[in-house]
Amino acid sequence: MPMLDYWNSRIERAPQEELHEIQERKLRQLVDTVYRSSVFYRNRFKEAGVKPEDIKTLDDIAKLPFTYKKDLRDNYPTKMFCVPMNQVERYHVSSGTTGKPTVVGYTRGDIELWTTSLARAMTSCGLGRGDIIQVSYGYGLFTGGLGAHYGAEEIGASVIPMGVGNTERQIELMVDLNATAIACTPSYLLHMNETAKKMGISIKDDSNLKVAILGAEPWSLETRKRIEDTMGIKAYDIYGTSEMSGPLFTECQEQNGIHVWADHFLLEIIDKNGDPVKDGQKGEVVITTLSKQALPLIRYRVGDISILNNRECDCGRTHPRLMRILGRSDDMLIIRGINVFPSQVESVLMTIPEVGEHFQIIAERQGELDDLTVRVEVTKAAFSDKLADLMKLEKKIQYELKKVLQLQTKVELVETGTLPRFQGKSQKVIDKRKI
Ligand code: DLL
Repeated sequence: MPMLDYWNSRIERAPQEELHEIQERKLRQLVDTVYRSSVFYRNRFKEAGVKPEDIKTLDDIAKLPFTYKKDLRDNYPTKMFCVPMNQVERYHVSSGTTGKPTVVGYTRGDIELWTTSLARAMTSCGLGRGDIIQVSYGYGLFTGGLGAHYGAEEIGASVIPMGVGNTERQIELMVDLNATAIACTPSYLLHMNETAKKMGISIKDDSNLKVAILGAEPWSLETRKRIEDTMGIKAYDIYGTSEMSGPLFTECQEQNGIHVWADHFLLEIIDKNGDPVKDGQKGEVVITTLSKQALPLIRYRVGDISILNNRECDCGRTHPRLMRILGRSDDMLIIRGINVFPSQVESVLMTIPEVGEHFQIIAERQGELDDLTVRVEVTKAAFSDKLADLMKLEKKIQYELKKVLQLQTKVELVETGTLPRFQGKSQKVIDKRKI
């Protein structure tokens, strides 16, 4: 049994009845606030025929309409915000499904909530003052870097704000500064391990690393075992989405599910019809943010598939656990931690006149990292015998895709009629990765 340690012992171990009371009270307040402050929510509620006074108990949540990523796009950039703009202290941005990205805003209180959630989570992974945490998630519009950074500072750890890339330097600093923990995507950590070997360094023997906080993309228990065995560390799952704030929740030292802080977030797991699944069944994660101010979300369809476990954990925490993310309910791909919707690729390709109607998106794992290839048919008119013309077109497509996806893709040009045609639903995405 690992040593127990809590960031906020009272609330993390509060009886579940007390957590339910907090949720009920906060849900009523939330519904009231958004009804008054947001045209979007007021209209949605009206369409669904529900008024704030109809929400009395937690069960009444089923009366409230769902919110979707599409709503954030339709209300781009900030029309869903519920506070005056001068109270917004920070913006983060993530991929939308097509065209415009999703913009998330934070008040001072939202950043504090995010930081506290991660302070609880990092403490539950056994981290605290004296730890040296290398943050190798991207800093900037992506939420991983700054989120982990604030959480790590809050628990009194020392932070190495590394960001992504420059892998050899990452390894050098990890060793020289005695990093005890790293926060990054699981595939990047595997890549670091491979690179370290080439440099003649063993992360297991030559570094002080003992903990990794890994997420932002799906990874399996088998990958965890490989990471833990080859690097001699404990690897914890960390979860969140930009719409919720960013990374918020992790497993505790029991490594048996991700604790979701129930005093601030209300979780539901639903089936294809939008009804709650039976206890212990898998379904789509739906989240209601009970304390967020700038962009509160009501019954937000996250799109991730998981199982909810309400049993008290052996660590003593009473908050519900998500039992790993098992997949997506939509076709979103995650490549090197970046979310890619096939619809985004399509909308870019269709603006390029030389590109025909048919394309394929191929996701592959090269070594430990993912690559995305977009194979496109070129129109008859644009197809050329000259290699230089084709290379120019390839570069143009790559450039246009990068602008929208923020990801370097490989582009393969093929002649019209080369790609498979489908009678029914077309299969545009070929995912060759085994995660
Ligand atoms: O990926 C936030 C984050 C940063 C989480 C750092 C963890 C660590 P988005 O870019 O909005 O936010 O992507 C969110 O990534 O809906 C999941 O599909 C996927 N995802 C995130 N964490 C995990 C995980 C950040 N631990 C989307 N396991 C989510 C599986 C994950 N998928």
